[in-house]
Amino acid sequence: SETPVKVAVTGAAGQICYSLLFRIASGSLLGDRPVELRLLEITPALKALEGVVMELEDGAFPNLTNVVVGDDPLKVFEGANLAMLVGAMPRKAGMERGDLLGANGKIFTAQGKALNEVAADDIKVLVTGNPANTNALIAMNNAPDIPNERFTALTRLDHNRAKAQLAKKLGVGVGAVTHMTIWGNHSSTQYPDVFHALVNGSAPQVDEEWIENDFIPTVAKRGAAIINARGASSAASAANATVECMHDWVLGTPEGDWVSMSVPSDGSYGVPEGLISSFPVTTKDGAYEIVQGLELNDFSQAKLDATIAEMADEKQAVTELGLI
Ligand code: NAX
Repeated sequence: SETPVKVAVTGAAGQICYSLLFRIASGSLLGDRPVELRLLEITPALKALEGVVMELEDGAFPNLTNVVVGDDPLKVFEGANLAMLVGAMPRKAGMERGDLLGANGKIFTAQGKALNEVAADDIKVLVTGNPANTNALIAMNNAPDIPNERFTALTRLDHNRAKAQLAKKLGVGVGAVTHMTIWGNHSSTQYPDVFHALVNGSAPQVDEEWIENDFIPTVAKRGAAIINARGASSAASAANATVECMHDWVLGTPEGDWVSMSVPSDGSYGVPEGLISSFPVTTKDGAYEIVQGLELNDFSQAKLDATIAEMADEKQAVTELGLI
């Protein structure tokens, strides 16, 4: 029988994973292929994780062949083909950005090193835990034997949010929207770009006033709006985006469309090499390519410049902290 794909997931007792693990087990990630889950948590959360594992068992998923749990990345990441790094240190009241980057730096240096040592040769890493782009950068720089292009960060949730807002504005189904792009950092400086988006194959009829004062802030602040409404941060939609991003990376994007992924820049669109930035990408045979040749108008260029500045600033901060 087929060898199971080993999928490592961190933050496994957290709220995103409470959706994510069941989607992986049920086949949303890889279809009809056996998977082994390898779940990492911090020691105090292992008991809660036991409960999640009991529920996974109770799902009776035919393609879930095994579940390994632990608090040691060197054991849990052993032989991993795919890694979804969801667990991170949340920002607490009174925490400065430097404290946040430092706390997460410890997590992602250790996990980068562990992946470098024990993951399978074909490992693909997707970072969901915030600050996602910079955490991915830290892991990448601590895993010298893994090709840089195997480290990515999640901007698929922003991409999906942007598609949904545009569809709602135009009164069409979200399936009518293609060629959406998120540029830059997964943060409030991200730039959701409708200028290349298509709705039923044509340029969307929306004015710049709406784009600037409604669409962009709604997408960028959607996470805060969900916290206000739900009393907790987005979890099921983040899990969905994490599954979709990894699914497309492994199995390919649909013909004639692209998705947004944060990937190590090759200098495309003036994003400096050495940053992990969101771009429009297509994927095929397990590899992605940044879509080339899009024209950016002055408005878009200014937005891209601002988010580049923020990513460069975060990189500078973690460099000074000695994390990369
Ligand atoms: P939770 O706080 O519910 O869960 C996080 C889990 O990670 C906890 O169980 C914690 O024990 C675990 N953890 C902490 N340090 C760990 C380590 N070193 N190794 C393994 N596990 C560790 O958060 P949740 O709502 O699940 O969100 C997880 C992360 O996703 C957060 O950083 C959050 O900010 C981020 N998000 C990213 C999004 C994106 O689009 N990129 C959107 C949703 C979400 O806000």
